[in-house]
Amino acid sequence: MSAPLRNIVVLISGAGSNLQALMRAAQQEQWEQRLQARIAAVVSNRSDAPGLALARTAGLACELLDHTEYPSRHAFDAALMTRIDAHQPTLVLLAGFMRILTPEFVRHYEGRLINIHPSLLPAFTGLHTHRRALEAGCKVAGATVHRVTAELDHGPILAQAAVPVMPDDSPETLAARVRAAEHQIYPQAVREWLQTR
Ligand code: NHR
Ligand code: GAR
Repeated sequence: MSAPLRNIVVLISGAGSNLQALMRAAQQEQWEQRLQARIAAVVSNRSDAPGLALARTAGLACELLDHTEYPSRHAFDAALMTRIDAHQPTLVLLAGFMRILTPEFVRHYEGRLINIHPSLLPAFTGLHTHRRALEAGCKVAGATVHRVTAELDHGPILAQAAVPVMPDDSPETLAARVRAAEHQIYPQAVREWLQTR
């Protein structure tokens, strides 16, 4: 008899390219057979997130939870927790999820909640990281996979990748270079997390 599969829930808000990188790794590296883990569900807070269609095409359970339909951050996060917990996840991944989470939410998943952030943390926490890195004159940029704690973008670092900043970069060209690095390190960090637990 094989071991029961461990469920991963991915939260997105946008394009879903990190979700796609994770789905590809899970399939190519046979996470179900080798790591007893699977991406069980994808939850988006935006109905127009292209990542939702990606997940649907791949046959994953997809859920939409529109934050604008909730009166407060707490109400939204409580509903989000109920949705996520229905899958009894071993791991919850933020993959371009653009809502700040309440301390209650973070505490509930502490130790099994991971984010990818488009900067070399602790530099450039928060939003508009690429524009800010260019304005500061940074010569290297990058991405960070970290455990989420109540302090925004400050949890323990699991993986990082650096990329060069080119003299003629715009926020968009830099973002594309960083994103390519994200697609390498996020699946890698998740695989390592699963291997050691
Ligand atoms: N929540 C906690 N408590 N800790 C972290 O480290 C978190 C988090 C929630 C999301 C991802 C994050 C990032 O990697 C993340 C890390 C959104 C915002 C934001 O300001 C900031 C950081 C991150 C995600 N969002 C606005 C808000 O009011 C909305 C912006 C929008 O909808 O476009 O929530 O950088
Ligand atoms: C990624 O670059 C991710 O690091 C970033 O949004 C992009 C999502 O792309 N996350 C944040 O900025 C969190 N505040 P994707 O939807 O194609 O994965």
